[in-house]
Amino acid sequence: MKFLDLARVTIRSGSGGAGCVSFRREKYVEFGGPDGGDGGKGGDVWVEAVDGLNTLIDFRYQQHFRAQNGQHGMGRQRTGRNGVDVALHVPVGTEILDEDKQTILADLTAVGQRACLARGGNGGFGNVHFKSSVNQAPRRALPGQDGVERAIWLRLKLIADAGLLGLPNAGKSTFLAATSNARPKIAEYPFTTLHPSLGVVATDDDGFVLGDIHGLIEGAHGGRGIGDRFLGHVERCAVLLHLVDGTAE
Ligand SMILES: Nc1nc2c(ncn2[C@@H]2O[C@H](COP(=O)(O)OP(=O)(O)OP(=O)(O)O)[C@@H](O)[C@H]2O)c(=O)[nH]1
Ligand SMILES: [Mg+2]
Repeated sequence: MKFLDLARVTIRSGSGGAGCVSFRREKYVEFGGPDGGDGGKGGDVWVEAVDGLNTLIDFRYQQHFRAQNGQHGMGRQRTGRNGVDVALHVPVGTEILDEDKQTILADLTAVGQRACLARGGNGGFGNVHFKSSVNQAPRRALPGQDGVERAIWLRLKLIADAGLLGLPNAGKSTFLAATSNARPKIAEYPFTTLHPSLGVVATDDDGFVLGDIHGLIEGAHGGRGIGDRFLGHVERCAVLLHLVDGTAE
C-alpha cells in the first residue's frame, strides 16, 4: 500500500431544506389554515478513526466530501427529511488541521473516536409557524440555512510506543526487522527507508509497537536529505531509541 501522511480535502455540510408555504385544502372546509411544513436539516460532515488503515492514500483519490442537503418542507405539515451525514474514515493517529495548517481541529488517537467538522444547516420554518390572530393566512416561510464549506488538512502521525532515530545506514531498519515481525527494506546505501514503518515486538505479555523512520543527517531540520518530514511519526512515542553505528569514526 502506498504511504501518504498529508492530504488536503474540501468538505461541505448539507444545506437545510426550505420551509413550505401551503394551505389546507379539503372539501367543505373554507379558509383552511396554513399547513406548510419545515425543511429538513442538512447532513453533517464527520471524521472517524477506524481500524486497519495506516495511510491517507485514499484521500489522494477522493478529495471532496459533501453531505446531503435537507429536503424541503411540504404541504399538510410534512417536515422534510434530514440530509444524510458523511464520514471521512481516517487511520488512528490522524490530526485534523484547519486550512492554515496550524490550528488543530481534532486529534484522533483511538479507534472509533469521531469529531464533527461541519454542521449541516437548519431547515427553514414553514408557514404554519407564522400564523397568528392577526395574520391567519401567512404567505411567508424561511429558506434553509446554508451548509458550511471549508478546506481541511489531514496529517497522519503514526502511533508507536517506541521510535527509532539515527543517521542513515545506522541499522535502524535492521533493528526493526530483528526485533519485530516487520520486514522493512534493508540495504547498504543511505536513505533506504523512504517511508515510516511499524512493527509489533512480541513480549511475554502484550507486545508493543516499534516505529522506524528515515535517517536524519546534519541539517535535516533545514530540509537536507529527506529533511524532518516524517519526524512527526515518532512524536507520540513514549521512548526514542537513538542508534549509533559502532564501527563509524
Ligand atoms: N556489520 C553490521 N552491519 C549492520 C548491522 N546492522 C545493520 N547493518 C548493515 O548496515 C546497512 C544499513 O542498514 P539499514 O538497516 O538499512 O540502515 P538504516 O538505518 O535503516 O538506514 P536508512 O534507512 O538508509 O536510514 C545494511 O547493509 C545492514 O546489513 C550490524 O549490527 N553490524
Ligand atoms: Mg532504514
